Amino acid sequence: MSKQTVKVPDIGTDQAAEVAEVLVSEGDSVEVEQSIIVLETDKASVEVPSSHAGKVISVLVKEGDQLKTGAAIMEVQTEAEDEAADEEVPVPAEQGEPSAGAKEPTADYEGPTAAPRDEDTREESERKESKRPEAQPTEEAKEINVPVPDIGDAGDVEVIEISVSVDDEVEEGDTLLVLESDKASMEIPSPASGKVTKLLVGEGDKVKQGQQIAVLQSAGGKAAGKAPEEKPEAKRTERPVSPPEQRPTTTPVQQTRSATQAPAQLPPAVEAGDGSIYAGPAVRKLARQLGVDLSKVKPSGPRNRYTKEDVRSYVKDVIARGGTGAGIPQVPAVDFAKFGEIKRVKMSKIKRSTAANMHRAWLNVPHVTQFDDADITALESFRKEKKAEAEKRGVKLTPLPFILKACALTLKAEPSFNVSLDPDGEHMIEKQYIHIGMAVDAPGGLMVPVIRDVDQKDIWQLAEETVALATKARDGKLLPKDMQGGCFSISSLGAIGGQGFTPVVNTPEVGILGVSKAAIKPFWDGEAFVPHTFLPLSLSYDHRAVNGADAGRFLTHLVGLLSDYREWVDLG
Ligand code: CAO
Repeated sequence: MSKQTVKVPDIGTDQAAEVAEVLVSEGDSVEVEQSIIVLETDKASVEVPSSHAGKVISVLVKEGDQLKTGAAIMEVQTEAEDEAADEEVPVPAEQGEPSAGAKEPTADYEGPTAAPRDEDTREESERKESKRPEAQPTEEAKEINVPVPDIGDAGDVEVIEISVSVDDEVEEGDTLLVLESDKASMEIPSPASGKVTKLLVGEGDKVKQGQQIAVLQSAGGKAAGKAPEEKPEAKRTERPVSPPEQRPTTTPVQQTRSATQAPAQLPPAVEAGDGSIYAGPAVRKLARQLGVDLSKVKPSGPRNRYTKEDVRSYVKDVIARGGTGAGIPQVPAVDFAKFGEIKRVKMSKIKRSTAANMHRAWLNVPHVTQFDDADITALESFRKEKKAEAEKRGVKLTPLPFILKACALTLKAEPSFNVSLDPDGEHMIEKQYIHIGMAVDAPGGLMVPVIRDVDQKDIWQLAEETVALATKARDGKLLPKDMQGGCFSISSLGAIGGQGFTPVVNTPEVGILGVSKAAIKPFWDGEAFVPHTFLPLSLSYDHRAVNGADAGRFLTHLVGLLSDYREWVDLG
């Protein structure tokens, strides 16, 4: 018998994913590969399988928690002999927002003056005390230089707020300024009581550990002569995600690590000002970028934490109420219940995220859509001839793999579509690879898995991959990495119907092909009308990146390939 910790596998992104559902409870028996939790990112919903079979001793996460690759999910009692794997819970390169139940909620980095959050971090804090800002040693020398304390391996960090002015009287522990790295925010407290005589940095400056940031005139000789080590712990600047009493006791192994290794990343959270609500640095940054005053926003995260969504919803709300923002007129709110029975249903995260992405693309991208029909009469008879062989191979041969391959060859021939606009507005990124996304109508919402190196794969491989990825999407098993890196997208509604539609560009890609239902139509062969099969295509593109002539060439090339498959289809 041994105890094993089941962790989040590589989810292909540095971002934290939210626990949307916990599928196991303490005491349950689980099998290897059995789904234990569902994680949701902006792009995907992923069922995480158990890496071990056995009995669940404890579930370390709950719905709403934010987890990254490597985070501990649960502990399992297995039948197998002890395995070394259980000895250590990994410290992922970037732990996002572990749960209240996650066992190691320690800070990204901890300034020497930050108070320990609880017993398991006290040792760490004590270890660093020797690095506290140094006071001048004599009674007379009342000037205290305040340097940036130990900020871990954060390197240069930005001063995002100066909390005092020259001549302000401060108490020991009062916040002088706030620093923010990519991972955390940190308030730098005053090492002593006194008057601020100099501020050596300004908002927006980048500072590093040891750099002098302010000078204080201590109150009397007391502070100057008092070694900072002796004073009580200064006001901590990063807050634990949950009060210590809510967190489980750590094992000795974990305590050792928290004292000797770089601390696992913890929910970087900073008190928002009213002492009861918290926002991580990424959220604060977003709020600053959008000019949002966080105190006006209602937090929805666990323990009153702000989420990015809160900030975005606030902005949407303001725009909707005020009709402001790019002059977009407000859509009036309607009380539909006045007209009949209604049901208000919460949108899934994927649907919400799709809505936000579509809106962003629609507002940012000047769309143009071009239409044509490909005569696929020959291709269709060829495909049907190959159906029996496809069945033998266990694959489904629909028109899609042919369309994918034809698009890849067209992207090669017309690389003006294989680009993205650099956000600097001055460059274009030309991609030297051809990865194509395909829209899948999954129960949770629209998913766009990406097939890599389409130009290098044959039709059979593409047929296999389309089916595999569509199945994964429908089973909620796509990982974020399965949906990244696309150069171009295909949205095929051919099996469903319709004569044409205008797909929305999946930005930062610059082109998307809409495929509608093939239909038999009369074709004039010079002597008579004969039945031919036509596939309606619609090519939407970002007119900032692609001009109409390029788009015309692209679609014409594509139609040409689909109309004459002999030159390029390789089915062995
Ligand atoms: N014209 C006529 N018939 C078509 C066709 C077309 N353009 N495309 C597919 N078909 C046929 C197929 O050949 C198959 O019939 P047979 O079994 O007789 O060969 C049948 O329709 C069903 O195909 P399919 O849907 O199982 O497979 P696919 O490869 O065509 O598509 C997938 C796979 C995942 C793209 C598709 O199932 C899907 O989810 N489409 C929806 C995409 C979407 O939602 N787009 C909108 C995004 S924006 O809101």
